Amino acid sequence: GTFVLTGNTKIVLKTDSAGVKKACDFFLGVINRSTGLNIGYAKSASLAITVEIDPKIDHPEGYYLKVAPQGITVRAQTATGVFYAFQTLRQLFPPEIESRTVVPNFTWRVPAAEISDAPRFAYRGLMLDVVRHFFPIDFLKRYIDLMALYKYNYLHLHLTDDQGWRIEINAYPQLQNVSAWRRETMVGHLSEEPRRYDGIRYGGYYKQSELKDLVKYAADRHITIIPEIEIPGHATAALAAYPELSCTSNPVEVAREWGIFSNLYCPKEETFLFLTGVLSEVMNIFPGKYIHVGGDECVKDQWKQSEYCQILKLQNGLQSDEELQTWFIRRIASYVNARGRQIIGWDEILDGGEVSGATIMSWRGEQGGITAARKGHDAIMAPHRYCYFDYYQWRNRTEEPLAQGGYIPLSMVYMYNPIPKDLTDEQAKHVLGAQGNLWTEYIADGRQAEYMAYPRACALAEINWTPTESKSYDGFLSRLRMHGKRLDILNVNYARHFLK
Ligand code: TNX
Repeated sequence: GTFVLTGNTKIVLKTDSAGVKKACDFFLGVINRSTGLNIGYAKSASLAITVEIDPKIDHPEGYYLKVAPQGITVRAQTATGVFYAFQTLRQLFPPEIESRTVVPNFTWRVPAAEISDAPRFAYRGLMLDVVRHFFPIDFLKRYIDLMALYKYNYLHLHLTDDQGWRIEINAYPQLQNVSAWRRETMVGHLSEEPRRYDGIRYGGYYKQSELKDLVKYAADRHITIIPEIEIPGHATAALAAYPELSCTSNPVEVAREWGIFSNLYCPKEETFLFLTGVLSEVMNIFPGKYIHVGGDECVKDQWKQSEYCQILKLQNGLQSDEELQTWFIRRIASYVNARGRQIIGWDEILDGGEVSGATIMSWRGEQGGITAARKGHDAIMAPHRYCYFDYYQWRNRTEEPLAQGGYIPLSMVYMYNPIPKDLTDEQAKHVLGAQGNLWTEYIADGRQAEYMAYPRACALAEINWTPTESKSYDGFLSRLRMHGKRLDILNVNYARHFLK
């Protein structure tokens, strides 16, 4: 049968948990906007949506959802489980439920169902690079809204890089005045010669108040934001404002082109003072347990040529510049750990030895994650062959907007299994989940960001949620075809190749 939502439907709350009430309010916000039925709460109702906390639901993010003609029941161990039950319920309604305006004369039917559900992985993430291109807060909220619908729970914001610095830091105002702006931006692909530039000053940054508001917005949707401050490479923008933090002290400008640069922080006391000052403000804005400290693509030529660095290596018994990078990160990690937080680093951070307590984000391939898990580190899998949403998604590039390169069709994302074959069951427990990365060298605005992320982010959502035995690409595709209408109503600019 079906349940029909009418003006008589009420939510009957069997708990006084404020978190559960919030999850219900969120759901009511969605359905009241489109149905116009002004549904609220009651002590009892004939056609009720009954919501209760049930400690017997064994997974903290899991839920039980039953839809019957007489009513709907939601049970979960936590408010998060209730929130996810409602995201599933949203998807059981006709797509029109997502409308921003009231849909008149519509019958709101939900098919009868009984669902017991819980995620496969605890970490279900997307990364957005807000440096190469800068995205307004309203777009970030939209991105978060969509993530919530697909039960993602971590948004990783890449906030600093060679081409810009996007977070206000009160102690270092030149980051806002200088590092946040580049003189102009290269046009076309990095591989094109000769280089061309647009001549247009570009940049911007988020105020701390805006970020605090965003953190709350995300938390209301059961999403934690992970800030990334790149250390020690990808630091050109910061060094443009504070050149004394490099080994050469030579003036540099905020990068105008993509690629890998040799500017990096010098591991001297002034630098640690700067970075810990930055991180203390960052931790004040972002309350989550993870702070991402970067660590990728760190060209060490300036360290090699620096007498200071070579003496520092001798004094600390460091054999290589990779060991120096790890030494640097260890110091940063101990600062972060002392404040009750944990670091995440790109897989390079283990190249020069151990960083205890670090979670590794494996991007160069799966190996970084495998090595990390074997050594007892947690790992988040984001191998570029499967998880880079800045790569082409269609085999014929000439039919597509300019992109980074590579080729990751929807099917390839869907086939990915975050647990590498070579791990034992015990080691595999360290794999927290997978993340899709959206680097934005070639993504200038929100419309294009959605085009690159969707529907590949739908495939990744299913990878992170659904057990391997229950996955089927054909099943996914047929559901996605129906789902397209929902994305249309949400006005998402998703890529439509799967409809061909
Ligand atoms: C590598 S992935 C990078 C980024 C680029 C990306 C382009 C990683 C940790 N570093 O700086 O934007 O490739 O796909």
